[in-house]
Amino acid sequence: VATSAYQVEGAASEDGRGPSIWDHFCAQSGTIADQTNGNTACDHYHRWSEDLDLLADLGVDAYRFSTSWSRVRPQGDGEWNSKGLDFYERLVDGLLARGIQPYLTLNHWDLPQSLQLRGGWANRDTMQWFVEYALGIHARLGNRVASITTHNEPWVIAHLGNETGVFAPGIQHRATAMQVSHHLLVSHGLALQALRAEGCTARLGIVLNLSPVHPATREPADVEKARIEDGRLLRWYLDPLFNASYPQDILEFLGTDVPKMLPTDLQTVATPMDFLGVNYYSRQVISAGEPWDVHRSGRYVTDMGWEVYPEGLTELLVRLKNDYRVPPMYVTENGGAFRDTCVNGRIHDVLRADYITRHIDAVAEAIAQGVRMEGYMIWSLLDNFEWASGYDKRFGIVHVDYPSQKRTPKDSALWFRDFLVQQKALQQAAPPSRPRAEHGA
Ligand code: IFM
Repeated sequence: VATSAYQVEGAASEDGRGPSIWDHFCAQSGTIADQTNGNTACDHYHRWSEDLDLLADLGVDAYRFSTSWSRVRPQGDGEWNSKGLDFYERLVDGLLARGIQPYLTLNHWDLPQSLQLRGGWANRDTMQWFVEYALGIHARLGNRVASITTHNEPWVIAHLGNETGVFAPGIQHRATAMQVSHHLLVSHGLALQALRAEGCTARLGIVLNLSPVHPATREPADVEKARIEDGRLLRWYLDPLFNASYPQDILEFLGTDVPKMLPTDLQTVATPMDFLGVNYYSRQVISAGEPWDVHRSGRYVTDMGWEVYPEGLTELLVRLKNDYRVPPMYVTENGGAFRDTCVNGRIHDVLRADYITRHIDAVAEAIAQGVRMEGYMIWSLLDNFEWASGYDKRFGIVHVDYPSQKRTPKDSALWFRDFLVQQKALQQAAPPSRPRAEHGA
């Protein structure tokens, strides 16, 4: 299961943490649906031990979390904050003590605000500050974590943060967004090289948000628009990571908004990875005319308005295997926001359990079709701060009553716990004949 720092930790101005772009963004009026912020969130900064016990009760063997850059280095560069580093050390040691592997993400969107004031990810210098941050985390935790992800969902940071501006830092400028995407990709490669030079033993990779992109009809206008969307969402990230090039059709589409780059940048982006993380929620259906009505396919839709389309996950994973030389992959996020019903203290989230079951089956189908999968993680352990949607949208398999901070495992969590027990028993009875993928790309 997975979480991220800003969405769960709270303690926004405690123990020396500096402000991030999300603190700043939430303080602007009209940015967050319910006018909330991550100041308290799930108070995980104080309740981490209780939350790790929840993980142990669930029986999961891996926990994906992120470190907050502004908690460990409040200005982004300059002084380090030992209290922030101590927190993550307690967390990692607490996971290991419970037999749970730590999967650490360095950048789950919460750039220090003082770096944004210097241009944020559009400033080439931010890449070097990111490498320093990666090395600082590695020095304290690197030999104890199973994996390190550089960036979570660079498309979201670039596109939603800097092109449409619906996420922090709230910029609406396509050329800036494309420069941001380029610097995120290059800084990923630079961080991998620097971590390896330090002898890092954790598996290294990146996490992308990916969806199959389908045209609404076979009309040429829909097909063409879907191709561009596919290029911007998938190929813009996958082509440089695996082929050291940007897709030609998207370079042409962008015209003067193509990012500035140095001749060696794309080779840096293509530094080999140990794994690729895939976050999957739904497919995209693209229409050149009226927007596609998500209810049209007759499937159920989550509280985010996202169509439940599990076969899209199989389609996506098989495409990644066929089109790119991908390393072993993880589904690093998958799950749904639903309106949960509470009866006599039990939370009956039937749709969430159904969603998760169908997507686990979709991963199994991809494995049957020859895809190397190393893991599957539910988004999310806890109900938490869902960015611009605030606290209204609940993704957790564990319910959080925000006023009391009481945690209650939902039916989906109880189902998942039983499922894991069953899977472990089956594995012990008959070890899989499929050889485990080797470490390394
Ligand atoms: O909550 C987010 C997460 O931070 C990144 N991936 C998508 C999730 C659901 O919107």
